[in-house]
Amino acid sequence: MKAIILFAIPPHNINHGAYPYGFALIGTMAKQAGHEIYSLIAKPNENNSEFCLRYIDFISEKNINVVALSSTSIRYPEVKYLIEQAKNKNCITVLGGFIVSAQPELIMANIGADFCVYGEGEYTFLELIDALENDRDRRAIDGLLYLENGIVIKNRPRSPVQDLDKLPFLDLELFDFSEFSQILMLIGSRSCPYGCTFCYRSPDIPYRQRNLDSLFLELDYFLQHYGHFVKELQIQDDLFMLNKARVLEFCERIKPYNLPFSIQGRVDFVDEEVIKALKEAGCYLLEFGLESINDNILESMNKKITSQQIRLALELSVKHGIMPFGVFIFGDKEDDAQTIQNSLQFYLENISKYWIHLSPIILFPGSDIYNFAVSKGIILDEVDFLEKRLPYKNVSKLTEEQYQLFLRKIDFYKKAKRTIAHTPIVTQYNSFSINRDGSMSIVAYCPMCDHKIYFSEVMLETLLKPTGRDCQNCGNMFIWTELPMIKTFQELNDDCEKYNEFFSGYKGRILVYGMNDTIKFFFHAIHVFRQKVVKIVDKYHEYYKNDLFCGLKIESPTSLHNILYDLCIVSDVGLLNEAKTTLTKYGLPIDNVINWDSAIKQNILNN
Ligand code: B12
Ligand code: SF4
Repeated sequence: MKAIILFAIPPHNINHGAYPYGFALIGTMAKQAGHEIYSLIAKPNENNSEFCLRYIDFISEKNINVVALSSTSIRYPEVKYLIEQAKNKNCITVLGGFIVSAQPELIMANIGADFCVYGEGEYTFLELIDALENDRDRRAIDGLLYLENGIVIKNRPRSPVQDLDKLPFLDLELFDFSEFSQILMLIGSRSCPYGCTFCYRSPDIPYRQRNLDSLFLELDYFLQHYGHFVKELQIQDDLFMLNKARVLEFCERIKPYNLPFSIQGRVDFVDEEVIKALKEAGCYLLEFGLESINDNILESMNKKITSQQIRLALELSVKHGIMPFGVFIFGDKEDDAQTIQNSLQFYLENISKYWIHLSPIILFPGSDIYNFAVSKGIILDEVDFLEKRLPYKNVSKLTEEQYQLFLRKIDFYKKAKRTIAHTPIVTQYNSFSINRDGSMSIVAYCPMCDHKIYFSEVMLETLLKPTGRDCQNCGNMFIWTELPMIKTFQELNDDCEKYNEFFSGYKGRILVYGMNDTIKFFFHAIHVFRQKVVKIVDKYHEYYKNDLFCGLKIESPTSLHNILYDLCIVSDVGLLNEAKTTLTKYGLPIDNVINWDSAIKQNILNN
């Protein structure tokens, strides 16, 4: 059989400049080996079903007979579906990536692919194609899984690639990532010698670094192709920082490129010298796995860092003008209400200084914490767990009820957050407003040339990175400093508990007049409030026509006649007069009309 191979990269496998590099490398090597290879890459903003239609057509159009796919475990349902579609077209399907390496036999038995590849797949794939084309025995192919009479056969493991510098650069004609590549991605090492309990890393795959000469050659190669629109570089190693001399050399060599870059670091590695060097070299964002501010939890996670090191690394980064970014993950098996509160407290105290994300622990297949959850019966059906895309599970010391409350709290914190970490590359905002769709309009002065610049419809996520937000006059890039919503957030957070208490005892019916972010947060955070709302009106009700809040549609204020309520909560102080006028027009009482943000504390909570 002559193999005509498709490397398919669906929307969920490409995002903000990051693409499945290892997978594309395999395609590159297969092309170099003389095979007929095609790639089908999702377009920006394409959804999974649109991609799937193109994928099915493409298979027919090019007479594809082998489809290769890659994934991590969290995309099990999507990948299974793509495999099924390819098999309907009589293709041979080959799947690789973390999804297989973490659970080789289970995935082979359930996902429906003809072949699965575990571990590093470059040579396994080449040997497999050779075996398919020349009808050779697959039993000799290391790293391969397949079914024989319904039984999973797992061949011996493949030795990891010894010399990463011998691997080719990506074939950018075959894998044209230009549409995604305002951000360039480089990987200077593979694997990681640490063994954090929440992370899956195969113990059989050792840590290896590339030579910096080869890394810079690859950078030049990318820039030759994409240089005219590349604005930023991302170093995507799991662990770039292991050897100080190498990091300092990297900084020296990257400086002349004048390319802003982000990189991942460990808090126990960075010191003043490294941070200064990174800053001078153009590093604007330093990512850390913070995980928790409690030493006992860090120890339980086998993270091999201390809270002292976390504090120092964050302080040093800010001191030298690099934005530190980190994630706190909650729900380790030793976590209890107090340790979780400690991390949240640290987060709140530093919300305007550091950019920190919050996430409940995801139990990644293959990780120690996942195995623990299976052994304790917390994950009963592993395939079902994959089908449901790794839903959060409680392995901590919290009761199930506390855990559910905590999930809501984290979600609320995440949604409520409207801040941007400090960084010296800042600008003063001159005027700032949040639009009804959550985007922002900002007028500011460029910190470089002082030109007045306008941005409309900016989403918070895109604001956090320099790409695409250069000054319309001088072209310099900058990052925004803290925005005013932070104050609201802290108020909301402080008030939340009090409101909860009040509404638990409140028996009346509530009418909500006007919808805004504050009201949304409270709907989300205070379920006792939600239960008492009988009607929500907003003159922009058309805008919300597809949304339900507390199970209710937002209606026009003209629907207010004959409504019974005990309390009318107005979302914004600016709407108070309008609300009272409208209610009066319909003959409704206005003695209990209050503004949520300010008056509620005096009018309700104190009475
Ligand atoms: C680019 C990237 C992405 C891209 C592309 C994803 C991808 N499939 O590669 C995007 C932005 C989509 C992404 C998203 C996510 N990612 Co990501 N991502 C990476 C990153 C930075 C580089 C991947 C890479 O190319 N590595 C280098 C190559 C050499 O390794 P490799 O990908 O494992 O590929 C080798 C083998 O696995 C195998 N192989 C892989 N695919 C195939 C396919 C075939 C047919 C064959 C034969 C072999 C084969 O051969 C390759 C070459 O040896 C890694 C970190 C890292 N440094 O690896 C994280 C990483 C893979 N991502 C990770 C995570 C957690 C995610 C998310 C779940 C994040 C989230 N919470 O949403 C999502 C979900 C992704 C998904 N769609 O499944 C984790 C996975 C951890 C785990 N235990 O599973 C990693 C390891 C980062 C980390 N340390 O936490 N990610
Ligand atoms: S979390 Fe980071 S340091 Fe820990 S094992 Fe995973 S890649 Fe290594």
